[in-house]
Amino acid sequence: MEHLSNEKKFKRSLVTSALPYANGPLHIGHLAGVYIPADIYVRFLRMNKEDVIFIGGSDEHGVPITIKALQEGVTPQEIVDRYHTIIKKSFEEFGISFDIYSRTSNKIHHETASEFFRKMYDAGQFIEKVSQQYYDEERGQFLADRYITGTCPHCNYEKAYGDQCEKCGTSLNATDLINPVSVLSGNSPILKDTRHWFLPLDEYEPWLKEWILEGHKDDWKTNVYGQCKSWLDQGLQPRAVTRDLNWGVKVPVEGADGKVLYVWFDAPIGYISATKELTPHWEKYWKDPQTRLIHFIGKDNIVFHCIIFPAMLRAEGTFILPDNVPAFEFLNLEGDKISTSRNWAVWLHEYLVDFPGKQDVLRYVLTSNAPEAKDNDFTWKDFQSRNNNELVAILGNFVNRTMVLTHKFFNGIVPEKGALQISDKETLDAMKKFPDRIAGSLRNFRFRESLAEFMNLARLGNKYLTENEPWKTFPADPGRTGTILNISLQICAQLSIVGEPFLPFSSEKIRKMLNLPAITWDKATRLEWLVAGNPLNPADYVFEKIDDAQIEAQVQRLLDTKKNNESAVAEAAASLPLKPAKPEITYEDFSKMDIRVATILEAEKIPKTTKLMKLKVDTGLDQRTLVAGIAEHFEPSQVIGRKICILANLESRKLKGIESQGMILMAEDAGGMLFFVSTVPEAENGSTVK
Ligand code: B3M
Ligand code: ZN
Repeated sequence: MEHLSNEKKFKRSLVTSALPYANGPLHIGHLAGVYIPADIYVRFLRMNKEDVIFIGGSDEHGVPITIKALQEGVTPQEIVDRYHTIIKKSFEEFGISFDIYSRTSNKIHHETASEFFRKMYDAGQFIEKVSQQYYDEERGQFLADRYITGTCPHCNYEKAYGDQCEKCGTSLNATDLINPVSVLSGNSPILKDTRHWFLPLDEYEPWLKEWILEGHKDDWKTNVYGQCKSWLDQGLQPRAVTRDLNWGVKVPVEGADGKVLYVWFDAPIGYISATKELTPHWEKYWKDPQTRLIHFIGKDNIVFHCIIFPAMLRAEGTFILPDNVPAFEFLNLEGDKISTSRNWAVWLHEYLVDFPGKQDVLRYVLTSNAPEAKDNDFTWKDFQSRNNNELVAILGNFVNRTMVLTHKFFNGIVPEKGALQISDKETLDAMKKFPDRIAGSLRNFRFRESLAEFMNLARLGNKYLTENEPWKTFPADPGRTGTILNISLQICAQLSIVGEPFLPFSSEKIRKMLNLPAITWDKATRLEWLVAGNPLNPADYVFEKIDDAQIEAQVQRLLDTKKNNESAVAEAAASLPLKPAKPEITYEDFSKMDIRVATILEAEKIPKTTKLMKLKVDTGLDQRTLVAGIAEHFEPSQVIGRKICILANLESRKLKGIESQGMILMAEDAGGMLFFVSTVPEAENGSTVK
């Protein structure tokens, strides 16, 4: 469906990009899903001379930060100072052109967030409630958000956090989790009374339904609209916006010692604080309905930006609402989810050590493969081939050939354009269409499509040059050579203009070779940027090949990571604590169990399962079939003939269509290793165990 943009009715744009948690460096997933698209969009608007500001900053509160501090044995402030600096530098290096990159530990942010809360509080917009929250008795601490993990009630993912499941994206309350565990001690937490302030989201539901489901059906991306619809259909619940923590914005209310604002309450207000810090005219961006507010985020942030923050903005009452929230899906790396803790990532600061000066290559690959509508995969092979076969072979090659030929035949002076032939006219006509086509895709947040159009312009140039062979016409008709090169140079100029949002470093390089100033988008269709007689600068390569050895080194690094992770998992498993003891039972309970010695006669893996093995055993009483979950640990040949113990009177049940008549007894260690509970060979089949 066509996402018709309605920016026409707006005077200016306020573009925000999610504030990354300052608890680790940035990786390619961050760039691909949020910052590159936002940057492309903003650069494009600026080239259109639109009034736009681009807001970024570090999210320095919340449990992700305090957990990291705990892991390293340092203060949260040390953590955020360290990572804010690293993150900010990476953004600068990759040309993410924020008007301001701020941070939420700033004073101005604490004041802004505090005032925002206080205004809502004074207007009676919170529910104050004593409720039960998980508490770690050993540590003497309430377990907010990520201090607690457990199984997601929606998708059964076992590592869901107390505030959100990262697998299915659902936002959760800690008490929704199945089998909650304290991250601090590994213990099961208890519930304990505590006072908090809740935002009654249920009261905003009718309004949200109208605003999103009716108001933004046609202009929000399908993935964003779909997620919102599913939350709204499920029904909204009041959500606590304060936490028992000592790191964050203090709750500005009497008697709220030891409590801070929930990080997702203060972080989006960070967009407002950063704008305040940037300009005294910040209110024009936040309070004038003629400002178009756009949030660039990853899909896990949709609920906060489309439902919770808008409800807060509406409650506060003086701010505009987002007009669009072009959320991206996730980028995977070589087939696996990017993970900071498993070091499964391409880190931006490391990339620049291995590929110095190649920021645009990464920008290009991440845009052409952007997880715009669905999750996508980054592979080093694809990175190499897009560089070598597209940037080098198409774009770079065209610019280079044009420059070299102009130097060779015309001493680097822009030649005259003479009489035009049909192919020249066709090419000039085709050229004219590109800026609007690229712009159309960009305005609708279709970044992959716009980049593909840009490359089609380079293809047009290559084809034109190859078909018209200016090097052949020179001896007999130098004027003809001049015309062809003049037109080719104009294409190079157009490439440097419309390529600027995507490839800012390379565009600048091309412009410098051509001796051109920065040109605005409205002039992109002019086609006559280079004037005959003007000198060009020496030809230089814009892109260079990346060889196999460089790619193999990257792939090897990932393989090493995988190996390290596997041994770390094994080590961690070996040191796991044992399962806690079960409650006492009576002898009578025990004596109900008919445990017997048996011998395995036959064994085969059950097809289409990974764990199950079908066993035929001699129990002394009979020969019967058992299904056991041991196929990942043993081969059939290893178990045939073994003397084992079974629970003979367990009610039979069907597994994969096979009736299992009893259960074999296995010992399982904390790491999940299985061992048979066996006995000496002399014990007869059918002997009872007590
Ligand atoms: N820091 C979550 C994240 O990095 C969060 C975004 C805040 S945006 C206001 O995914
Ligand atoms: Zn889930």
